[in-house]
Amino acid sequence: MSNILCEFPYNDHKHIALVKLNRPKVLNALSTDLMRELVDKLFELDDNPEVRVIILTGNDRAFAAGADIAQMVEATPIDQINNNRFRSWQQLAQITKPIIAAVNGYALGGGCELAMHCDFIIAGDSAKFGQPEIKIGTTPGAGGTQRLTRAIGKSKAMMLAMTGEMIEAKQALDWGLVAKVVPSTTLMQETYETAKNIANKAPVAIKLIKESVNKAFEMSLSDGVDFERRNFYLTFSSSDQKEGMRAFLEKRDPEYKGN
Ligand code: DAK
Repeated sequence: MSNILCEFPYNDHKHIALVKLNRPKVLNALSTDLMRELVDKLFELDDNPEVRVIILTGNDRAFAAGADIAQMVEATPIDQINNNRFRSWQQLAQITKPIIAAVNGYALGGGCELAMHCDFIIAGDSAKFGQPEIKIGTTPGAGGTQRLTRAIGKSKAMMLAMTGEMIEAKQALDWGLVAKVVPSTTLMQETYETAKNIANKAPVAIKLIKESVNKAFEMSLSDGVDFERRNFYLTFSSSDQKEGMRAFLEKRDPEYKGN
């Protein structure tokens, strides 16, 4: 059975791909194989000119309950270095198209970290987020202490990582970890509506927004603003910028070509 499923389920929108984590018996525990398959699939979609937005999801019970504990329990540090597990995680950052995490159920440890690697999170009201590694004698290892701290601030990140407690979707929304909470039963439909909205925009400008927002975590404000301005200028070499502005002035819907 494949650890990753990929579908194009939205007949009215061919530009949206749905990627599902598929190890339901172990709450989508993120094995090394699953992570490799996930990254391979995301690269394939990133290279597919038809695809404009990717939705990443799990199932009703779990987005993912973390890295596969059974696979890690007896590992030595050298095993961890030699199996190159970290490479898959680093490669996630190379995807240029928008990825929306649609989260129902548990997003814990590596599952929470994976959701935070996505560009934003839409949560069903059943979602639970946390960094419970401390409960099994270790620490977050795929960016949890860094991305969670940037998302919700030091005090709350410290509390979550030190206690291993989970927070509910509503709390995650109030703390700024997720962009939106919707009823769990309508999560996929609501995420699709947001994906469709983005897929109808100029694809190159969307990529440049992703790049610029992500730079906010790496650069000083003045360097970041400079980077953003250069991306803004760059859009003026696209046919889509001309089309978008002309369509506005001509009071019609734009038709973007992605160039
Ligand atoms: N790994 C392996 N199996 C897991 C799992 C996990 N993370 N989480 C759940 N399972 C399995 C359970 O063992 C159980 O299997 P069976 O007994 O049925 O064979 C099945 O899924 C159902 O789970 P439960 O029976 O426990 O279900 P409950 O509803 O009672 O509890 C739970 C749900 C989510 C509260 C509980 O399963 C749980 O606490 N799971 C572990 C959560 C956790 O500790 N997560 C953090 C793992 S450490 C790195 C990259 C990534 C990471 C680190 C470094 N590098 C690249 C350097 C990430 C580390 C982690 O995520």
